[in-house]
Amino acid sequence: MFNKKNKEAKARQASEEKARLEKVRLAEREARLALEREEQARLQQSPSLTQELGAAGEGGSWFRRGVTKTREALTQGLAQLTVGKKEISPALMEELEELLLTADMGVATTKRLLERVERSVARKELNDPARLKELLREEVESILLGAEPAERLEGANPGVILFVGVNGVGKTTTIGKLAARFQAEGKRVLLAAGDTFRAAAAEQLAHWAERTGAGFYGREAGADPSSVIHQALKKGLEEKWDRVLCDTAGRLHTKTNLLEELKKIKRVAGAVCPGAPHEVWLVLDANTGQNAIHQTRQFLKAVEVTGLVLTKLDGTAKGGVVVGITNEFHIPIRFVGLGEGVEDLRVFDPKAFAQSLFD
Ligand SMILES: Nc1nc2c(ncn2[C@@H]2O[C@H](COP(=O)(O)OP(=O)(O)OP(=O)(O)O)[C@@H](O)[C@H]2O)c(=O)[nH]1
Ligand SMILES: [Mg+2]
Repeated sequence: MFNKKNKEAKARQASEEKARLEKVRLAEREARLALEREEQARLQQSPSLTQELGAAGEGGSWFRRGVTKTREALTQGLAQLTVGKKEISPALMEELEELLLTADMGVATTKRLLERVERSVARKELNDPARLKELLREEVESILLGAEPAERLEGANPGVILFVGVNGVGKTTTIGKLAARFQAEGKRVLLAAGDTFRAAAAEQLAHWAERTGAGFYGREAGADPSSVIHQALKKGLEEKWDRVLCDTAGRLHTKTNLLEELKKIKRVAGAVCPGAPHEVWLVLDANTGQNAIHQTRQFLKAVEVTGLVLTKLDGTAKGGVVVGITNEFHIPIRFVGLGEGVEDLRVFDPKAFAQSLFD
């Protein structure tokens, strides 16, 4: 009797949970669609994707706007800790350490920056606190310049980029924005829906294909991700597409470990298309700060990551994580996302970025 009741209660709980999850899923989908509709309306108002991408320009002012929060935190903090000070004292160094950690530079990078300041003070090159900012900018720039990307896509037909990262970081959005960029450059882009975790994932990608004029290959939810990528690359080769951008899931239904699945995808890609994937780009949400460093370490255990994309820099004061990650892993940052719009993905420019952090 008790057992039966217990079972019934459990079944009820399970079905309530299922209904709740379904509700969440629908709400998520609705919100996403609303966002896309908004973006679409915005795009339709603008002259054309190509013009928009061209007009916005790469570099300086755009980064400045994007990292406003981080810059304000850093420059205001620096101004506060140096105001009225005549020399760089140990107490000032302690405050500086705290400031750099707060901007999410990470422990190792903060140490490197502090050592640079200490060296300059010891050599008597630096005694004016007002010059601190300039010195930090220089060192940040040299860290960022230390990981210049190698060109791996040129000459590859098709050039294949595999996008990896945990769920919600912005993989699919980044692929959509990149498709727009490549298409605007005259390249023919095929999008491969390797995220089969939920039906909405492929729909989201198909929608980007439609918007940007890119091609699309996807299958039903639950399909084997490696087999989707296999088919997509076959199509990419046979139909002579210039680029294949492969989406992957940030989580899986099966017990298969996500990183094992990525290894398999990578193997399969190489078997269909020699040298593929030519690039593996890890997408990281800048808002997650130090957690992004942890994620990088995890993914590096499975695949050789050839580039990073840092998204959502627009909303965070943790922009220092860009410096921290480069200093630690020496993996070049390829693009940064500074908003949800199609034009809000920019080639990473180390100099302009360092400048915009301290300007
Ligand atoms: N503000 C801001 N939002 C972004 C940026 N990039 C992506 N987003 C938003 O982040 C949310 C998640 O993006 P997705 O592209 O769906 O993330 P994903 O990594 O594909 O997620 P899964 O498919 O669940 O693994 C969406 O609402 C995007 O619009 C960015 O650079 N800035
Ligand atoms: Mg996605």
